[in-house]
Amino acid sequence: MHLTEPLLVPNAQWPQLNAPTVVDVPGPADEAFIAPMPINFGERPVFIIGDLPQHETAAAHAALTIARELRVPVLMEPTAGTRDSSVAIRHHALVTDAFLKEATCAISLGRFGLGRHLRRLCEQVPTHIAFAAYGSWADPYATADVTLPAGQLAAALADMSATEPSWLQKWRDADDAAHNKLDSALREWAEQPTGIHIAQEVLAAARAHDALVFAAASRSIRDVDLVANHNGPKVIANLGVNGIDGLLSTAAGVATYADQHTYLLIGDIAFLHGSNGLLSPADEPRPSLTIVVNDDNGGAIFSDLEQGAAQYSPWFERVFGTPHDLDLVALARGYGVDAVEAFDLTQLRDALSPHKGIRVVVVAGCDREKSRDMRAALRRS
Ligand SMILES: Cc1ncc(C[n+]2csc(CCOP(=O)(O)OP(=O)(O)O)c2C)c(N)n1
Repeated sequence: MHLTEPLLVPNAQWPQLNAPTVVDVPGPADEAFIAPMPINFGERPVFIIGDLPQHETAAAHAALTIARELRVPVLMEPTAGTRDSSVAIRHHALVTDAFLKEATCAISLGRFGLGRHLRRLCEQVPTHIAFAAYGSWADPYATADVTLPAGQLAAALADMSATEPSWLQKWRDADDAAHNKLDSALREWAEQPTGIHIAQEVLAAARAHDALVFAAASRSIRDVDLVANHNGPKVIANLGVNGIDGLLSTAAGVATYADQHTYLLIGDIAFLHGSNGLLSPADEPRPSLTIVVNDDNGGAIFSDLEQGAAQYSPWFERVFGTPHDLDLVALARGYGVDAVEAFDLTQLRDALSPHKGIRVVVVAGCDREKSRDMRAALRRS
């Protein structure tokens, strides 16, 4: 059964549409900038950089330049196109909540909203300025006081002044502590890989082989967000759409168009939804694609949401977990596609090595409960 509610705001409750002064300034980037209202950045601003189309990366570079100059922490989602910055907070999903009360202004660029911590931040700060690369999607929680075109970022922020001297350092210290905790948690829970381990291995393989990573909804892209690092490979995702259908075909399209090896990181239910994408006419060229399936026999994302609470456990598996008990290797082989199973990290690493055409790697026996416990432990620490 699949119930579809109107999808206007991803992962959010209906916004209160009575936000204070919302001023939309559409128009081309090269238009003269006229500030629609005085912007109070305060002494502790934060940049958020979400998903950006390629032609808007200039705005991201402008934001990074300002951030470096004024020492502003930058929270980047994996599809922002870069994390290679001395001001990027790698594990912002783990540290942002500690700064909610202190932050004075959120300056967001592009479509964002992978983690609820960003929503809490935008709701909490006195000022949120959104720079739109995709029109209204730039303000997913209806928290922006002002929305401007991405191309006007440099002009609109020209008056920003120095931040509180220790502001960036505090974020960096928290980020380093989170990095160490994540590292030891990954080691401690390594016996049976979780989605976070798999994301880390896929990112490492992509970096080693100069490949792309296409990360599926819903948990996979969030696992990437947790471990994505400086100098990581390019990450692509259907952000804001969040459908779990058609992702194998999309990844095949990405690999074909980019003419570059691509790793698709995907959950088992999304794999099943899109498995028809393994079918292609015998004479068609195959893209260079490794499909890595985090097979935890059902939907893991819901365990982390409200419906995962103990009081709903009698119904959870039937309605949200939806275990299927299927042999995904056999399914892939039925389409004539090379498929292997990996039971541990060593086997996974081997299976991620370069190959021709399409290969499905099923990481077998992943445990949804264990993944949830590990994420909960990380959030607590
Ligand atoms: C077409 C479509 N149907 C249903 C959903 C709702 N949905 C979101 S995530 C999810 C389960 C995904 O499970 P899996 O692919 O195993 O990945 P994970 O839970 O690890 O993210 C479902 C059914 C959706 N996003 N898109």
